[in-house]
Amino acid sequence: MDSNRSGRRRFLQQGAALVGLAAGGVRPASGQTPVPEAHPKDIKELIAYGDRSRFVTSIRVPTAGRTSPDAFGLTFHVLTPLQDSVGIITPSSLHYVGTHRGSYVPDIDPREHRFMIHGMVDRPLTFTVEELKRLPYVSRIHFLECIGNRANPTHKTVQETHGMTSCAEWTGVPLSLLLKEAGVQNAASWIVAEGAEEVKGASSIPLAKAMDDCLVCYGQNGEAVRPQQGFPLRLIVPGFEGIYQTKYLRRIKVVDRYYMTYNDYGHIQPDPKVTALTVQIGPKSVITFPSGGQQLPGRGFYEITGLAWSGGGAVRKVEVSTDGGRSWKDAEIRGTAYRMAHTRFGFHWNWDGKECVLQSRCTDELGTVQPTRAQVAKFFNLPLDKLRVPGADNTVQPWRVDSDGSVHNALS
Ligand SMILES: Nc1nc2c(c(=O)[nH]1)N[C@H]1C(S)=C(S)[C@@H](COP(=O)(O)O)O[C@H]1N2
Ligand SMILES: [Mo]
Repeated sequence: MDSNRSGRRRFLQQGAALVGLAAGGVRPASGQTPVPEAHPKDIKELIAYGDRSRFVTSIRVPTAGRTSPDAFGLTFHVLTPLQDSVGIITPSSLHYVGTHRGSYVPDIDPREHRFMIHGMVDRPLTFTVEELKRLPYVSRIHFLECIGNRANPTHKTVQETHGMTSCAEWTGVPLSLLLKEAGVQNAASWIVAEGAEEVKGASSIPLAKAMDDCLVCYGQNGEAVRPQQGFPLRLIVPGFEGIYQTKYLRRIKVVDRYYMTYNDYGHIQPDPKVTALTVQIGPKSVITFPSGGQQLPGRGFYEITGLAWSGGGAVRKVEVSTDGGRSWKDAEIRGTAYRMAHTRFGFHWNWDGKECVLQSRCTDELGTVQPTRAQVAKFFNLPLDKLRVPGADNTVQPWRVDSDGSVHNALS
C-alpha cells in the first residue's frame, strides 16, 4: 500500500511528463481491423439499434491456429479481446463463444421453446420463456471461462492466452425457486442440464450447487441473451467451468447419481488430482495492459491494469510484480469485487526503460492464492519446460517488456 501511495505522489509530480507521453500513444495489439469507411449502415438502422464508433475496431478472433467458421461452416471457440477491455463487463458482441465440438448456433424461436424440469421431482414442470419471465428474477455479474483457456508459449497476445473468459450481467430466475416448485425428492443428489442443439450440451451438476446460486437466464447485459450465448435460455452456474453453463437450456433432469454424457468425453480426467482442480475455477488473474503485442512508447509512468476472478467467491487481493516475481506489491481493486465475477485492478508503475517481467497474482475470499507455473509443475511432478498444465490452468502469466518497449509473452 505504501509503495502505491508514493506511486501516486510520483504520478502527480510527473503530470507534465504525462501529457507528453499521451501524445506518443500505445500501439494496438493484434486482432484489430483497419478503420472501416464512414456510414457503413443506414442511419435508420443506427437509430433503431446503435453501433460503436467506426474508429473502435477491437474484435474477437478464433483460437490460435483455427479458423471460425471452419471449412464445414462450424463455429469454433472465438476469443474476447481482453487487451482492449475496460471495467469488468464484456460487451455481448465481444463475449467469447465456446461452441465446443463444432455445433451450429441454433436459431430458436422463443415462442416454440420449452424448458422442462423432471426426474426425481414430485411435480414435473414445463415452462415457456414468457412463463419464466413472470417469475421473480435476479441480475448478477458473473464471469464464464472455458477449461481450454490455458496460456502456452506460442500465444502472443492476452486475447490468445486468456480470451476464453468473459463477464456479463446475467438476468434470470434462481434455479432453486424452480426446483422447490417442482418438489425435489429426498434421494436426489445431482441434476443433468441439457441444451437443445444437435450435439447436446449436457452436464451433471451437484444438487447442492443447483440449489445454491444457479440461474436460468434470459437476460445478458440488459437485453436478451445473445444466440451465441444460448438464446432464449441458458443456465449460469457461477464459478464453475464453462462446460456447465448450458446454453439453449431445454431440460433439467433431477437424478441420484452423476450421469456420464457426451460432455464428459475427453473432459473428465482419470487422475483424481487433476479432476479435483477442475469444475470450480481457481483464483486467476492477468495483466491486460501492458500485455503481449503492445508497445510502450518510452520510459515513465504507466497504469498497469488487468482482471482477476475466482470460482471460489470474491477476489480479496491482487498483487503485482514488476521484477519477475522477486517482490510483490498490492494492486488496487477498481470498483466492486463481486463474487464469481471479473474484478478490475490497477497498479501505478514507473518504467525505468530496462527489460523487466510483469506479473499479477490474486487471492480469493477462501484465501486460495493463484499459483505460478513452477508451483504447478512441482505439484504434478512435471518438468517446467514446455509444461502443459493438467486440468484448469490458473497459473500466473508473465509479460516481458523489452528495453525498446515491446511487450512479449515471457513463456515463449
Ligand atoms: N448447449 C450447449 N451449451 C454449452 C456448450 C455447447 O456446446 N452447447 N458449450 C459449453 C462450453 S464448453 C463453454 S466454455 C460455454 C461457453 O459459453 P459462451 O459461448 O456463452 O461463452 O458454454 C457451454 N455450454
Ligand atoms: Mo468450454
